[in-house]
Amino acid sequence: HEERVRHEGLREKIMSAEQAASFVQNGMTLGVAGFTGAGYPKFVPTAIANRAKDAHARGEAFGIGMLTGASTSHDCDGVLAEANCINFRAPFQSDPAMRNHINAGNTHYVDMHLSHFEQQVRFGFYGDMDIALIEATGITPEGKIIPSMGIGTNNQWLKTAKKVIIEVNSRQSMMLDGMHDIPADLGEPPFRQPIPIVKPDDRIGTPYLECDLDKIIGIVMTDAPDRNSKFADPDENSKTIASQIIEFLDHEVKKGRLPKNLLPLQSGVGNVANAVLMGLQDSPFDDLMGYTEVLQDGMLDLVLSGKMKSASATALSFSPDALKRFNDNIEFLSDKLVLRPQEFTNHPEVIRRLGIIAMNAMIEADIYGNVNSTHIMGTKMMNGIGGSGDFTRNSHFSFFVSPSTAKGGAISTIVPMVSHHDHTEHDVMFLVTEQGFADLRGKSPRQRAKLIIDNCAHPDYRPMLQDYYDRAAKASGLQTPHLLNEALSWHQRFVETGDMRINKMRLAV
Ligand code: 0RQ
Repeated sequence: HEERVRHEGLREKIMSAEQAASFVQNGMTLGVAGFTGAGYPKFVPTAIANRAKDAHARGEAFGIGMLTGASTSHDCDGVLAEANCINFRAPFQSDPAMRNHINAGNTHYVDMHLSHFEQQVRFGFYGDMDIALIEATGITPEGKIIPSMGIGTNNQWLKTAKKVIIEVNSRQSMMLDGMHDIPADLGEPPFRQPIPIVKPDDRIGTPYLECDLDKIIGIVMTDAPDRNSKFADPDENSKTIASQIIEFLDHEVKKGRLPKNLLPLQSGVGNVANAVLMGLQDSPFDDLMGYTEVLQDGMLDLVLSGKMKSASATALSFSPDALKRFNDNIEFLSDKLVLRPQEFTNHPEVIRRLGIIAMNAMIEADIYGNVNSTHIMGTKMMNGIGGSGDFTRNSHFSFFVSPSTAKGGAISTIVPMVSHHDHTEHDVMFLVTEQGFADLRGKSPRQRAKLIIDNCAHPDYRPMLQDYYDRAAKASGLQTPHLLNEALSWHQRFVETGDMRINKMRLAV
């Protein structure tokens, strides 16, 4: 596999994962590649985890900070969390072991808008970065780095870090060469230049990542797949949610308020978001465009079928079957997909200019349209806000989707007050559950409450929400009526009894 490292000098730096890991010392901050389980390092993290375990067994401290693009996988986040060596983590994760460490208080976690992260590291808000650990598909004779299935923050980590370790993964197709678009620096405030992306498929940079070659201290050859999580087949709820969104978009096209090929689409992570894209396959729209951060199975299939003519993203995160379809058709896809740094895919300037239709999943919404994307019962971290805030606040249309209940009906995803705020009432335009669709545009909080309760809440919870609202409207200020001593009582009831429903609580008491 070593022929993938075509630069003579760099070939001499090929070493084992253990040798590369030996550069990592207690207290260091690492900039690690990875975005939604794509393009993360596969071998060196385990070797670092083993170093940590050995150090701990000797009674020595070994803890590091880890900054990524977004989530990685068990063989990166998971093994490091299990070795109890991540003191600090940002800006997005979704690995169960890492999540447990965060929620157990062992790891400080900063949950960030993904578009902000590279510039905040550049501004020095996160201190020095000791080592960048990234994945590549290959290295050119000139020492340019051919990225793999994601860019995320790699461009920045290569520039910021004092030293660089590169995993060259021969499992990634060499045909990825040319699919990436790495823009040149646009300067810093107050002299930063505009981003010249005016169409979703514009390319404004070069296909390669570059860094000072003297900083590269190790190259590790790997041959391992990305996370490649399987998606559940869309269930009835997801299909109902998808069809309502499509019906609404169709209506807007017929009224002449949207072009026939819609506006560029962003879709978030998860099964429901993926189901919406699958639903578009049988929709009346053609020549769709994608401008998203993570491109999953649903969007890939839209491009493969010709429904979507191009898609821009920062990472390709596929199920095993979709990965096969991707690799089998990579030549056809090569001029239709473009992968960029997350600072560009998620940039408010571009999102506002292109007029994106943003669709993201949520944990819960309240009757006034505030959305929680990140915290379970207000205290436990799920994954993180990811790019949902970048897109929601700046898009042309912002949708949030969720089934109306979770955990077999014991949780209502429509609550009196969200237990954590990620997206405020000012940013959320549409809420869609399997029960119905609430168009919140131009509505006051009291008008929104009526729509959300009537259209989106599950029938088991609708009378409870109406009762809460009616009593709040009698007892409190009428701009946004609330009963402050009851607003979070549904969550408290769930924590105490395992069910948000009042009659279930009485049974349990
Ligand atoms: O848990 O699997 O243990 O039953 O949360 O819920 O319904 O499968 O939904 O996979 O689409 O994830 C918001 C987490 C939704 C995701 C979130 C439980 C539910 C289940 C998952 P179980 P579903 P999804 C671009 C955009 C933030 C980042 C983002 C997310 C599990 O979409 O992380 O948008 N979003 N990025 O049972 C308690 C509730 C619940 C609940 C659901 N109200 N209370 N548990 N669950 N609702 C991508 C990037 O930024 C990288």
